[in-house]
Amino acid sequence: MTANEGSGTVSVLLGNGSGGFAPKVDYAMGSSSFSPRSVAVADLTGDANPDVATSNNRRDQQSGYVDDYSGILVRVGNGNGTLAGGAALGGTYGFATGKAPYELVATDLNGDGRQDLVTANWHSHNVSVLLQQGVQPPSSCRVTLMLSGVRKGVLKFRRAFTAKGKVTSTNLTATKARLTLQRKKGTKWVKVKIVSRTLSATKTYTWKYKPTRKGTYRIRVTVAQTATNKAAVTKWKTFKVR
Ligand SMILES: [Ca+2]
Ligand SMILES: [Ca+2]
Repeated sequence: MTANEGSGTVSVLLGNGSGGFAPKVDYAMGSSSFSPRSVAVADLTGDANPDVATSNNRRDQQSGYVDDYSGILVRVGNGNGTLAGGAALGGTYGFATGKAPYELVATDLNGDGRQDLVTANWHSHNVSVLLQQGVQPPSSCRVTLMLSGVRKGVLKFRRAFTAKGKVTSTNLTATKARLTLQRKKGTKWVKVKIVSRTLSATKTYTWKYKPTRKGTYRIRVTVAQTATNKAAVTKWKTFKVR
């Protein structure tokens, strides 16, 4: 991996396993007037695939440098030796630094397991630290359960109950609520029904059901964990059918 100061690119040379390299592949880092000074290879997106970052400032043909752009450009690695994105800035993500960043180092500075970036800045005589924020942890999730048709803990035999509720989470992507209905048999609970109900636009669900036997029942609702929301479960609600 090289940073090519004069051409605004990086070159990827994949090892061939016997001490040599496959032919280089160049990727633009910004426009051709950008000068990538240093390159760092590290996972900057949390998907375990190495990504490529360069420290850059714009180059001026006369003075050799200008200060109107100073920053880090990142190209996301595809995990197969190629880098995502097309030509020019379309394939890069920019992050501002102090003026004329020169050296660039990737390391985990705050010990959270995510690689961070540090630049040494030639013109502003300082260093810039960019802590990787990574993906958001799943948000907490809550689901409610109300039973209609049940009065004082009793549902009349041959009548239906309706279970209703709402799911709340800041980043909800779960689309279903799962209801589990059990009946008491001796000292054990046995399955009567497990149903999945698709959440409405307002994140509510309903389920109507008519038990076919008398007895003691209990019901609860669960919502599955996804990448953006945690799992949720209600307490068991118990009622009698008689
Ligand atoms: Ca990555
Ligand atoms: Ca870190």
